[in-house]
Amino acid sequence: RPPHLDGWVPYPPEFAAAYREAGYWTGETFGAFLRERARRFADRTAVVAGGDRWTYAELDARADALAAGLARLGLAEGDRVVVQLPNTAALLETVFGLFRLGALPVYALPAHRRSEVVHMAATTGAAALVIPGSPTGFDHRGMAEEVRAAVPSLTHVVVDGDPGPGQVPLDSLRSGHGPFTPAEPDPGGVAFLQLSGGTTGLPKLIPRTHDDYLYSVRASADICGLDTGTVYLAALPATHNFPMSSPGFLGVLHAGGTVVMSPDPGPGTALALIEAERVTHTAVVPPVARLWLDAVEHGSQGTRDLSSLRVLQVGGAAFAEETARRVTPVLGCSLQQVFGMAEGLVNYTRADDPDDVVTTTQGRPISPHDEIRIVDDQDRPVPEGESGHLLTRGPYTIRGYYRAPEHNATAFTPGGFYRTGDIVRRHPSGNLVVTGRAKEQINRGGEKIAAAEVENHVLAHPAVRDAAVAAVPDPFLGERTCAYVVPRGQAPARSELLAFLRGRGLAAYKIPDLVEFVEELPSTAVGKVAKRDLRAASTRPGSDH
Ligand code: J2J
Repeated sequence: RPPHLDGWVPYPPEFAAAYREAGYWTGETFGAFLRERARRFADRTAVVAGGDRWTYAELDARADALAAGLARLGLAEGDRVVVQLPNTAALLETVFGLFRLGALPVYALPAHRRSEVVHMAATTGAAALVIPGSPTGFDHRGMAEEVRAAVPSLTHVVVDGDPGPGQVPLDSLRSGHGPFTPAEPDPGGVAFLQLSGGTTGLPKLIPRTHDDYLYSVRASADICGLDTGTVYLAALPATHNFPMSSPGFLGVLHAGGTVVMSPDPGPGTALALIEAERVTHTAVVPPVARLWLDAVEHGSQGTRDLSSLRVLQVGGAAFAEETARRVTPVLGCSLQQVFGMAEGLVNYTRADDPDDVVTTTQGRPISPHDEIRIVDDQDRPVPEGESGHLLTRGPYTIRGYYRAPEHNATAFTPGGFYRTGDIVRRHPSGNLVVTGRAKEQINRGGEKIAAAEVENHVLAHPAVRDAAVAAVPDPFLGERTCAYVVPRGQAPARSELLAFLRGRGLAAYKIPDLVEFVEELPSTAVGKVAKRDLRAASTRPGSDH
């Protein structure tokens, strides 16, 4: 078996042995996963998306055909491929086609732009990029050529739709079977990479193995009670960890249910699909939950028949208790809070938790082998029930980011615990409550923004001498971003600065909502920028866009 990837941190052998011994790591790979489910659930509907409605057997056959096509194109086992597709059936076909080939998907979000995609492709030495071709309001084909120009390893641009010059239509890879043997990669090796929310100048990549990830998928499907009757709406972008694995589309495929792909999470689109497809489970971030509740209670969606919906999962950011309490009365389904992270650890409130626990806690870990430590600034345990830094280690939490030894030295303890950057306390029920955050990250309604990354882009402007980006409270998103800028001489116009940032190819959600010009950045006793003082000084409402 070829070593597929270097630069990742394997689990120490004694831990790997224990996770296998406990039956968590079963040796199943993604390629075998779909093959086995296709055998078991052959004629059941696996995915519904737009006009596409594919059975498990069809999805499996399409993955084989696409793998053969990708091989003909010149891709091989071990290659990395950036996948930036919206919620379509082709996304599942592509991902499983890559797994069949033994290639490693690198998951981009649809909102990512040149800056993020170049970073992902360059860091992983990706050989190909898969993008949508149909109109999404953004020219992915043009962006793909900019990525290709910037990343020498990137040879192929594959388009689900009409390709640009020199680009390959996905459709051309689907037919004309050649001789093709599915890969049998090491289940303990890396299966794919995801982008972290990030705390540094460039967000780190997260390598996940077949063994660890599929364990979290199977266990999540179990905790969430999925079965062949489950109809899951992927309302959030499906390449994000939450709708992928908590339990997400993979959990549904594990259990033999049906994945319904929603092109967007807006109440008009998503609630119509819930009604039409008799959806039983779905997952959203808090601002989307608010939109749905308001649309049903006071808005345009009051007459929808949502009686099929059993569980609304809410996670990714803090969910206000008042809103949490509206879910069951307004939507007629149960609420499940989910506190997870692409690095691993996922917590769920359970179906048998009392209502108060479901509305005021963020759940407890998936696994009995998830180790949780709540500690002070010196890594000493805090008294039971008090807030502290959450450290975690376990059977599906990474031991290091990809190709990031320096960052890993501080992001993990010497014993291998991941420093989540979240502040939590343990509720008397045993569940965790997220009470704050220590990391330099803004959580904009579930979308994560590394302050340092945006600061670097702002600092690149010639009329900027210094800059700090911080979260400011927002009634709808929970938080949004403000850039505090010390101008060099004459301050640039806000609109010009924002246009400059867009021109740098940054995802729109990272463009600061507000820009404040200040004479200097206040600093703390240890010489860091005192973001709390900056926030206190700024009270301007509205947006600068
Ligand atoms: C407060 N903060 C939360 C919650 C995540 C399931 C669900 C979510 C994610 C995710 C995920 C939170 N309340 N309920 O990957 O599988 C914040 C924390 C955490 C960070 C991780 C999944 N749920 N958060 O959001 O990698 O700060 O994963 O460390 O995008 O989101 O972000 P991300």
